[in-house]
Amino acid sequence: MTRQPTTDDKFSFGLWTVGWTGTDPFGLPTRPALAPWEYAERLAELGVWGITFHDNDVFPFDADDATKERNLARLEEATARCGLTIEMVTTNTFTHPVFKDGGLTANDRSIRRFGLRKILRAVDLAAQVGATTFVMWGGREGSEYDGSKDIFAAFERYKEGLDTVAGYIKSQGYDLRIALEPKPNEPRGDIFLPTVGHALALIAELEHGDIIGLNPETGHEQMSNLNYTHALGQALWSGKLFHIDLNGQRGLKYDQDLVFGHGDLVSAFFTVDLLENGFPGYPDGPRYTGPRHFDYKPSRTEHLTGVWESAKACMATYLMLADKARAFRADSRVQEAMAYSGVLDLAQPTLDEGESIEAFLHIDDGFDPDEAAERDFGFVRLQQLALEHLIG
Ligand SMILES: [Mn+2]
Repeated sequence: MTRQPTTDDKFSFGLWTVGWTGTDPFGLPTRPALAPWEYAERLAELGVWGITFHDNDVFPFDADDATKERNLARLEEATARCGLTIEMVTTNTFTHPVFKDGGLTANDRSIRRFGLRKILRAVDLAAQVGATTFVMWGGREGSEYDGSKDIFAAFERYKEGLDTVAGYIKSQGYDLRIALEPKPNEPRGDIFLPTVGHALALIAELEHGDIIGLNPETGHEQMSNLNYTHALGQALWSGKLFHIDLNGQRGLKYDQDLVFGHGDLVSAFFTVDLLENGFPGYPDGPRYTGPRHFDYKPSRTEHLTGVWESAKACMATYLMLADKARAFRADSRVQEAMAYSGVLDLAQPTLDEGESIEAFLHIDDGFDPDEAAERDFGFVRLQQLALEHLIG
């Protein structure tokens, strides 16, 4: 059996995950809503380290200042009492109908001004509760019809919005970094920043891009038929892996938000292998040390008992995969297979140190492409060893 999670594991959950009551486009809620602090208390009992929330997970969209402060104080009291860290805060700029054409990129300027103000206030809130990451998921930033949006203008406004928020964080001296969350579609037909790669490209164009990174979600990359572990790897390589959203997705369909590992299990194994063990060729290379954050939905077939079972399942699956990934890397057969496959050789620069291109172009190193083409890489054997560790 897997050991129980502890706060050292740095597991964290969004209040909206266990707090999802099962409402979907076709059906009403299938279970009751608890108060935000009740979810926090139950999560703490399960060994969770941290929680995250949208502003409107804690107080209603139209709450007055007194209600906001009262609800926040109640949640902070509960988290302090239970030893929970509020590690990330985000803004809801997608539920209220005013945001149907977006918050930062709505065609209506008055809505953009309202959306930006709501985000800035949530930044204050994040700093107030001690969060160190501010996630921005622009779920309504996009379109259904190509003729409805001036794409150049949309990126101008996205840049303006992000730089305003990041500049505000700096001007206030907040210990906060922004993490953008890509997603290809749903709820919009097409969402701007559909993948990690698109978001990295936008960040490179920003004035305050130094405090803006990524919050890649398993299912969101897989909805684009992309490799989540590769996305994490490139974000790490770019120094931009600020936060993660772990969950499960099975193929190209609606955003399933399954329990972590309940989608593509082999992919989940290599995700955990990267998070826990890092890049094989770089023992001192970049590592993700942030929260192991789950953004999933307990299936609406489950009642409250099933909600807590699903939260436990996310953590148990992660811990099992972490054990297996460690055993995989420690296995001498795996190390031999990796050496045979040349996995570690990729870390060696292609040119010699100080080698001139002129010398490189004219050197005769006796390389025979036909002979080199006969090399066997043994990738299948290496993968089968991973499967042996995973399910053997
Ligand atoms: Mn999702």
